[in-house]
Amino acid sequence: MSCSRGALIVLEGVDRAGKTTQCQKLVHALQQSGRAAEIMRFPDRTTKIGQLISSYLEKKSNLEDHTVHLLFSANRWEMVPLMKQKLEQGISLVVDRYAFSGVAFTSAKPGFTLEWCMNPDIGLPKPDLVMFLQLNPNTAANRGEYGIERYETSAFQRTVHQRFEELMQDSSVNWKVVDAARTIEEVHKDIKLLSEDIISLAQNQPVGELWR
Ligand code: Z5A
Repeated sequence: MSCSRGALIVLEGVDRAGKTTQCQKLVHALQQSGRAAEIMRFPDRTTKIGQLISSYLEKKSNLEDHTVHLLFSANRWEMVPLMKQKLEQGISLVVDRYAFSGVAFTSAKPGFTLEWCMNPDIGLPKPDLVMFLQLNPNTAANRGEYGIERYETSAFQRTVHQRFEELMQDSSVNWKVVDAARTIEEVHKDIKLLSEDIISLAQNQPVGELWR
C-alpha cells in the first residue's frame, strides 16, 4: 500500500435524496482542486451480474429475494480488485450506494434480518466516510414522482429508511448525516468539506474491512 492512498467515500440515502447529483458534483470539485477522484455506483449495471440486476430492477425478470441480494453483493465484490487498485494509486472513490443500500433494501422485505443481509458484504473495503443524505418523504415527493422500477413505492421506501436508521447506530462505520433538503449548492458545500477532511485523514491509513 502506498503511503498516500485515496479515500473511499460513500453516499447513501433514500430515493431522490440527490446522491447521484452530489457524487458528480463532488468528483468534479475534487478534480478541480487537483485531487484524483473518480465516481463509482452500485449496482454497476455494466457487468454480467449487473445486467441481471438491472433486468430485475426494471421488472423485466424475476429473481428469488435471497438470490438477488447475493447478486447485489457479488456485484460489489467483483469490483473490489479495481477499487483497491485505484485507492492504492491515490485515487479517491466517490461511490453512489454501497453495501448499506444492499442491507437496507433487502431487510425491508418480509423475513430478512439485518444480520443475514450484512453477511455477504462482510470484509468489503470499508468506507472511510459514509454520508447519509437525509430527506423526508414530503420533500422527496416534491422532486417528482417515483419511477417505474422495483422498490419505487412510498411504503417500501419508508421501511428502507427505518433500516438505514438502524444501520446508522453502528459506530464502527463513520456515518455523517447531511441535511439533503437544502439547495444542491448548500448540500454540496457540506459534502465537499467532509470529504476533504477524510481524504487528508485516510491517506496514511490502511483500507479497513467492512463490518469485521
Ligand atoms: N439496491 C438494492 O436493492 N440493493 C443494493 O445492494 C443496491 C441498490 C446497491 C438502484 O437504483 C436500486 O437498487 C435502488 C436501490 C436498490 N432502488 N430504489 N429505489 P439506482 O441507484 O439506479 O437509482 P436510485 O438510487 O434509485 O436513484 P435515486 O435514489 O432515485 O436518486 P438520487 O441519486 O438520490 O437523486 P438524484 O438522481 O441526484 O436526484 C433526483 C432528482 O432530484 C433530480 O431531478 C435532481 O435534479 C433533484 N435534486 C437533487 N438534489 C436536489 C436538491 N438539493 N434540491 C432539489 N432538487 C434536487
